[in-house]
Amino acid sequence: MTRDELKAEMLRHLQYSFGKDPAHAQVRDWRMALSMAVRDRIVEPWFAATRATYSGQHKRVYYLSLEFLIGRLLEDAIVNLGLGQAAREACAALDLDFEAVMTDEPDAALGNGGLGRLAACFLDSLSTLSIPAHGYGIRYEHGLFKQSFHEGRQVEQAEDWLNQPHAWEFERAESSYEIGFWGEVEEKDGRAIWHPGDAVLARAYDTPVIGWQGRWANTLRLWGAKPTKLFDLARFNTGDFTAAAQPEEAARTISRVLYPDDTTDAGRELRLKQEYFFAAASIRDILRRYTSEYDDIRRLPHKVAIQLNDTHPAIAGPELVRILHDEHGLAFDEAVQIASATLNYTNHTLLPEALERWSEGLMRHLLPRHMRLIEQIDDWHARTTKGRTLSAIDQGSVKMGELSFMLANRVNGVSALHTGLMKKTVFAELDRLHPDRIVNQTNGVTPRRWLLACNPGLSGLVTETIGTGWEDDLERLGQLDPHVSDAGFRARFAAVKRANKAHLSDWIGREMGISVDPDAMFDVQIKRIHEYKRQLMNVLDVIATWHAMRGEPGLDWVPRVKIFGGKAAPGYQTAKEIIRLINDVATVVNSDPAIGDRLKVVYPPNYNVSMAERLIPAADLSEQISTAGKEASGTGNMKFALNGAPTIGTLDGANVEIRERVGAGNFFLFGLTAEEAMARREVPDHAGRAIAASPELAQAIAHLERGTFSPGEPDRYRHLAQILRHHDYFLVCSDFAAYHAKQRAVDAVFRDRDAWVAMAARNTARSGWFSSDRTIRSYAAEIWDVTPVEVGPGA
Ligand code: DL6
Repeated sequence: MTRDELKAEMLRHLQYSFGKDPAHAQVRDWRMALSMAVRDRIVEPWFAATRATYSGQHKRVYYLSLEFLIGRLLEDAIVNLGLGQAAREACAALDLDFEAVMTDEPDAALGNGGLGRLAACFLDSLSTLSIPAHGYGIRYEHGLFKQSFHEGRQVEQAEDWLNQPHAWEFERAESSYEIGFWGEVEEKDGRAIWHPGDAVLARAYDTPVIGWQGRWANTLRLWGAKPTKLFDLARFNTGDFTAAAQPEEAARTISRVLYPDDTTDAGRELRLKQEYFFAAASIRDILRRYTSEYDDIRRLPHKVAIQLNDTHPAIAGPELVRILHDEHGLAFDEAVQIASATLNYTNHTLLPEALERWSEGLMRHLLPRHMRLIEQIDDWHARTTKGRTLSAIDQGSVKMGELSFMLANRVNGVSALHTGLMKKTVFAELDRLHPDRIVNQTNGVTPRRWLLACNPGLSGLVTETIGTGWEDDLERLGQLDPHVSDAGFRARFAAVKRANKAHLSDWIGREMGISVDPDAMFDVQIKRIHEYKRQLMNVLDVIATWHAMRGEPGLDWVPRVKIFGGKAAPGYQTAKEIIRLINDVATVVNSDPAIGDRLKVVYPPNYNVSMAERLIPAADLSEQISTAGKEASGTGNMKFALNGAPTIGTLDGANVEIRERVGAGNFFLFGLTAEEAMARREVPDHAGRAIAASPELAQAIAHLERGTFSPGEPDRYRHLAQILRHHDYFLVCSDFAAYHAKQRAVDAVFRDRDAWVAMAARNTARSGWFSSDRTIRSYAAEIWDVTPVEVGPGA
């Protein structure tokens, strides 16, 4: 598509789709017009992909996820369709600021963090690899909350991405399913018939997801909840307007908000309703499509692979059994066998508080038929495995991990370490009973968004050096390795990073009023705020460094900018205290004349996908410092390495594999291993001993207790200090000295700029394995048994 064609299409949409006169169009109108013009280019390959799937009777993959953290879609589409230059030029020809048009799009924040972003990367790779697939999720009216800071404290506000027209979706009123809740189960002629007490409609909204070079497009189908009866006119006519609108309100509540928190009990009934709502609608849609093509329901696993992204969609298992048994009339055991040959389950966490359990009472009340089926599935599992000591129902709750495991063909972890720990800990007994079921699938990230689009400088240098082709064959980055010994290449690599940092410095200055030196080390920790991720250890290091700088101002300190980003779950008080501490420390450090430019702390509010795209290309150092054994994989760690930021990190999650691939000499390792961490927790007063052994740590904690960073309220951080001293489950104290010392080793290498650049460039050159294309190829071969559909140009 040429510049002029795109420009003409923009003008056409502006006028005829949106009824705007170009003379009065706002940035938003132009963004919508550009989006529509680009979207038109997706429709053909989308139809062609669907036709090819039907005509070839290809097996389909269904990825069920309560979260899809897709961010902005316009740039993705432009990049994958190769329309970047045409779009820039068309905007210029229309006298539009291209950046302003692109950044006008709101982030679709339909996820909390890594799990949701992984699902978005997988969609991109599934389309790139031309694997027939659907993503299924919920069309939340309000995505993850907007974060702001008030006097350093996190303030949450409702997010409103649908407050403006959504350019990418197609509403499918004809694809609606009635989803029941509550009610009774009738036993009749040996069959169970569920009579739900209430129901809502699940309506489909489809977003096409275009793959690299526009060869294939799959569908992200999100369900919105609607009432089955629109409106109670009789009540309205009596003047009771609120009651008249109640059914609509009650239904809409189901798809109103993304569950804002993966650690608290709040809204549990609503959450279970959301889970059943989207799982049931998706299963019905999958079976409708299957039965429209095939007669024999017993062959379902030959044509359908369903992936459960964590246990949030786990109720899809009993729902599938219910439909096969109650509605298709298959014998119970056969129904379970077919379901479990079709379903697969990905585990994303071993944290006990994040492993879903539902109260048996709630489950029986909300989904009476399903609770009965869960009991039967449990009995079936015990009967067929002789695993009588093991149950998915325990002390009045249903353990969704165990249930998902029992009903799965394959169960996977998301990094080698995590998968090993799954086998040793939470699923040890199930693994013994089903030794081939657990497989590892180390996560990956899409190189289209996380290198090509977000870092044009570096992707340009890569292409100039090794040619194109790496965008969908990322292991080709290995060809950069020999160039790292070339001083000319290193100089260009350094210049790209410097330019990205200058760009970020400008943004920080504009947005936050903080001046940062682009030649300082940009040390970045961006992720959800959680004790196990140990932002607290990072900020203690800031305090210790600040203290040391004040003690010896004459030393030649390596200037650093400590950048944080992330949200705390609204009900997670300790995480919120950590946020406040980072902000309080920033206030003191950034205004300390004794420190000047040598240490700055920057914490931009409302971290999201678009902010990650801005920060990662400009990072020098990637903080991946979780307590070993607690971070299942991480994917931010991969994005930083790919963009030439070496890691300071523990042997946790995918850090282990990153270090193996980039080389131990290009990774700053510190801290206890997962096994050592477990042993350390058994040592009496392990924190007290660590504090006694580290004057820097003792001093930093003393600053918290003294109120150095909260002068008006000296007790503000007593609770955090108490946790450190007496309840240090995440071993911040035990790892602090090693972390602090390793940061000094980081300083030493950074001082030798050439050595640093070589290390950074080797991270890029050796990160090719962390493409989500590799991950999806591996799921396809080892879990789903699907192969990419051959597509010719313009198929
Ligand atoms: O697998 C995606 C992502 C991992 O990279 C993270 O390490 C892991 O914490 C995250 N898991 C979750 C699930 N809940 N919790 N906690 O978000 O999955």
